[in-house]
Amino acid sequence: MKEKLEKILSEAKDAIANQADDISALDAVRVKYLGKKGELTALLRGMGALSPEERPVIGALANKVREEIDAFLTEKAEELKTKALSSKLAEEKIDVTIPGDDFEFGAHHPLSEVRREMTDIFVSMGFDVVDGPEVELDYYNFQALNIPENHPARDTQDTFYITDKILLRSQTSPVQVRTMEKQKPPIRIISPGAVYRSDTLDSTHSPVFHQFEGLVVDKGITMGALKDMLETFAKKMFGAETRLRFRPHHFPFTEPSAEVDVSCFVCGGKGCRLCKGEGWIEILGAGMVHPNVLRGCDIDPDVYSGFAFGMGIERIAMTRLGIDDIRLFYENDKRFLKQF
Ligand code: 2NL
Repeated sequence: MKEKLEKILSEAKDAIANQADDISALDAVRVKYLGKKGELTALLRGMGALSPEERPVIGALANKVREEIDAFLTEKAEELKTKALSSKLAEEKIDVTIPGDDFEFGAHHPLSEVRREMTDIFVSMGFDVVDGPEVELDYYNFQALNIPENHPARDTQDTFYITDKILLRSQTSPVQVRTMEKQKPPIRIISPGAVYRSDTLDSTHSPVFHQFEGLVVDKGITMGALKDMLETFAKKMFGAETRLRFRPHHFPFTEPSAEVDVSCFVCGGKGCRLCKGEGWIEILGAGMVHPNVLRGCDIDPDVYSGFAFGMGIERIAMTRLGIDDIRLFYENDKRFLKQF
């Protein structure tokens, strides 16, 4: 019996030391040796067969073995707990010295920047910024602008029609017409915004682009006032040395009309790659508002006169930034956008 007890003790010690690598394995060892159906309990059941002299000696030894196994179990449980805690701490450690993830700053789109710059110049000259619908009535886009029924600009090949009366605006002039209907002179407005033309996308054409139009209507507005105002704009936009050149032109909505060039801000007019040897760069169209347009908005052309102008924001941005392909504005290639 004594040998059996000693064998249980040494087996239990060995199991605790070598087989219990976690709390649940350790528990299984406890059940195996000390549980109700465990080895020690089973052995003690056989105590009845011992002599009265042997019984207390073996009983004391059995208690000692139980206490010793129990102490080993407790010690091992502590050890496992400490080990679990330190591996958890190692796993959850945060290295605050690791460099952070890279993070990119966004920026305004070059077209937005150029539009803002143009807008600021006109706002500083007392212009209000007005907005209007991009889905327009044929009336505001064409008829009110003195563009007759069979004018080539009305061709369905150039304009996106939605129905025969509704279209995507092909210029921002409808915004100005709507303003003239609502507001009596003096009027001093600009209307930057998206316009649509049924063009095939290439390096200089896009079916959606942005126009920047201006309109001034009051008593005594002259072509001289138009030239002065455009000159102020051009000098602020392209540099103080900039000169303007007006070439006679035709628009249905202005009379007289002109196309306007600025002296090349790279070569100063001598001729270079940007101006293609011309010395001049075409930037806008302008003129005196046609009497039919004023009349259509219930403004008496014998009392009031006005000038108007229109330019493409993409064209101004391409000229200013030295970009030779309009598609770059819409592709959102960060390598392009990052340069501005
Ligand atoms: C161009 C030419 C122009 C206008 C736009 C305008 C507006 C009203 C009345 C009269 Cl409400 N005119 N706008 C005038 C002349 C030229 O744009 O080449 N744009 C890209």
